[in-house]
Amino acid sequence: MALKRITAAEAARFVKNGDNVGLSGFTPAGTPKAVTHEIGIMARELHEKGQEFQINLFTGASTGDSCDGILSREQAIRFRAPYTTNEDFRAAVNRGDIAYNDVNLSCMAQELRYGFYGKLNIGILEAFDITDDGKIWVTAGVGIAPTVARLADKLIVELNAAHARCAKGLHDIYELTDPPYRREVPIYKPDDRIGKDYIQVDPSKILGVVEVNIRDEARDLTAPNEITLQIAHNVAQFLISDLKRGVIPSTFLPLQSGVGNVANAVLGALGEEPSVPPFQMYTEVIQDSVIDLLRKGHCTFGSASSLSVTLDTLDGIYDDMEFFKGKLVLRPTEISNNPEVVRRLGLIAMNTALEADIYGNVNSTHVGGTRMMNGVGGSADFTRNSFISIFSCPSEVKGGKISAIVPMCTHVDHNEHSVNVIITEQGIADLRGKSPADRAKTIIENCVHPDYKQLMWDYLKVARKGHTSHALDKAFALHKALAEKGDMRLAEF
Ligand code: 0RQ
Repeated sequence: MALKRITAAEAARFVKNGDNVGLSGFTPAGTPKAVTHEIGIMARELHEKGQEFQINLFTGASTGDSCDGILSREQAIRFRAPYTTNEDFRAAVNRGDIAYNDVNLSCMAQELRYGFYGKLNIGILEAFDITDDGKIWVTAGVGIAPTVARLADKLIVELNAAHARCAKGLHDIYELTDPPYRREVPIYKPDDRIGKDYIQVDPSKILGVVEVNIRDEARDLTAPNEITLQIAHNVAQFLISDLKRGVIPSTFLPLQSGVGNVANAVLGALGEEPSVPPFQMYTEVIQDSVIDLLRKGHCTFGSASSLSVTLDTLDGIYDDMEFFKGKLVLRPTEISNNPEVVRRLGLIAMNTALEADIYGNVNSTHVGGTRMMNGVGGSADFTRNSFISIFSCPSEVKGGKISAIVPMCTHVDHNEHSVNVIITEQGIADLRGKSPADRAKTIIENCVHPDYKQLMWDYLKVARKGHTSHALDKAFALHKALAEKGDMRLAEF
């Protein structure tokens, strides 16, 4: 039977107060846009009539303004997991208006299957093709789509003509079975394919197909600046040195790279380094720099969960699909970020810190220990299981008022046991094989900005000696100075 065509507004009305709603996609790529926007409008109308309406939202990673943005502004989200980058959502979470669970991305699909959140009432998937017998081809991002498609009682499919040129054969859809029946994930090389290129659903679950033509809500990245270029250069030098001394095999190892301006600059620079051999990527997001590297042959293959690229870059990929089909694969996040595969492939994981402490603990999520920035994303999936885990960041931000290296992190996402290397524009701190005392010396000497170096040495002098020396009453003196005087440089010990 032919699938019913409905409007986005009609689709939104299937969503009820208190529903658990799951979405396809990873970042705005592959995420439905029209129906979530209409859910926002419906929420406003219901709230104006004095009726309650809030949903619980489950996604692959961040979404665009047509989802997290409007739903946050309309107070239509009660609970959400996992990663997000939306400013209105961030503000609502930090006001305490939305309950947010910052789940490691590789775990989101399985936590839904394990039943941690109750049943999934509705799934909304963005597709570039669908058949009446329930074969669905998702678009530029996969995320938790296969699990949402299978678990949700009912499905709505946004058939997006803006992705009509997305190629069949680009995706590799594979869903894990759960313990005690789980088997190994049979990926031995980044370009191994283990599934189908579409998701099969029971067509009787599909409430309707919403035909749209909406472009992805891609975020523009800031062009690399002097600082990010120097960080990128330092990362490249570190990798070249490990390659030369044989720690990294001469064939090199696949790379994972996080999101954001720093990560994009690092990858771009790596491609320009003649001593870095052509590499493969096994990562969660493909950003613009990787597409450029694939074209130039510096990167030979990219496995990810999404093409989180700018619109011009996405157009370029679709225009050149025959070239890219053999060079890219899009997987569900539980496969792109799978800890077993990450450890087997020996990934070099490169992620960004908001702050790191002198012992190598890293905070990627909470400004000042309390205010959520974006979330942990997939950074822990990779960091904990990689061959080498690297964190980079500028040594100071906000015009020097904030040092990114502090005596003690105000929140820890990646701890000293998982972080191998810290890199700033100042230099490289290789923490492998070092005690806490030696790690502190290496980080202060190599990574701290000159404005803050003496302060850090002074802290070590006042710290109570122990395996990990600290002065608990002074460990947050820099954060206190920032809060009270607006500048960490005014800290005193
Ligand atoms: O503030 O926006 O006001 O300028 O934080 O920092 O330097 O632009 O860096 O874009 O690379 O983002 C960690 C957030 C870095 C990102 C984070 C301020 C700084 C700026 C952003 P402005 P930059 P980036 C794969 C892996 C977690 C998830 C992850 C992220 C803003 O990389 O979300 O890695 N990572 N996932 O000024 C106060 C500090 C600060 C600070 C920076 N110490 N205190 N503000 N800022 N350091 C991807 C996925 O999982 C999808």
